[in-house]
Amino acid sequence: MKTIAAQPFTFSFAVASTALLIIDMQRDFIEPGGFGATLGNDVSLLSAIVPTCQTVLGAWRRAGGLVVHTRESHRTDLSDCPPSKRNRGAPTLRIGDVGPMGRILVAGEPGNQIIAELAPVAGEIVLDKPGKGAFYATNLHNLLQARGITHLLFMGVTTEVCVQTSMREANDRGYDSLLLTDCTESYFPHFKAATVEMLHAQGGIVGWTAPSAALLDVLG
Ligand code: TIU
Repeated sequence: MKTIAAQPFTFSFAVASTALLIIDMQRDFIEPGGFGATLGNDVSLLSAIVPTCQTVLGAWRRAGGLVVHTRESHRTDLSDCPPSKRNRGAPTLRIGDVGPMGRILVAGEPGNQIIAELAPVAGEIVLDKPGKGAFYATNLHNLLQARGITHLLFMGVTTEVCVQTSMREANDRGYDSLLLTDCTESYFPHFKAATVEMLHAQGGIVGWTAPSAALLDVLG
C-alpha cells in the first residue's frame, strides 16, 4: 500500500488496484478551433497542465499502473448526441459541424484525438464517451471491475464539467477517487478552485484531492 498526503486526509492505495483516469485531454478542448473554442472559451488556459500531466503519466506507466484515457466523442451520425446537447447555447459551430480540426466532437476526426503529448500506448484503455461522465453509456465500470480496480486517480479537463461529473459517478459506484489538482484545469479558474474544494469538503464527500508531487513522492 502507498499513502499520500491529501485533502481532507491521507489517501492510501495499491498500484495494482488503482487506475489513472485521464479525462478528455483532446485537441477539441485544448487547441484553438475545437469544441472548447466554439463555446467561446480561452483554450490557452488548459495547455498549461500538459507538462505536469506528462510527468505523472510517465511515472504511473513506470510503476505499472492501469491507464484509462477518455474522449468526449459522438458517433458520426450523432445518434448518441441528444438534440438538447447539440442545440444548446449559441456556439460558433455545433457538435457535428465541420471546423478547422474536422467535425466538432465526432469520433475519428483530428480534433477528437488525444493530444500528442499524452498519446495512449499499447495496453492502455481508450474510452469514447458521449456524455460528460465517463461512466454514462460506457462499459467503464465493467472494465474496471474485471481488473479489480477499487481506487481512481483523476486528471484532465475540464475540472468542473467532465472531471467532476466522472468523479461523482465513480463515488456512487464505490470507488475511492483522488483528483490531482495541478493536472486538471478549467476555462474558469474560480470554477476549478471551487470544484477542488467541494470535492474534498465534508470529510471527502466525493473524494480526495492532492498535488501531483504527493503522488510522485510515493511512486519514486
Ligand atoms: N465545456 C467544458 O468545460 N467541458 C466540456 O464540455 N467537456 C469536458 O469537460 N470534457
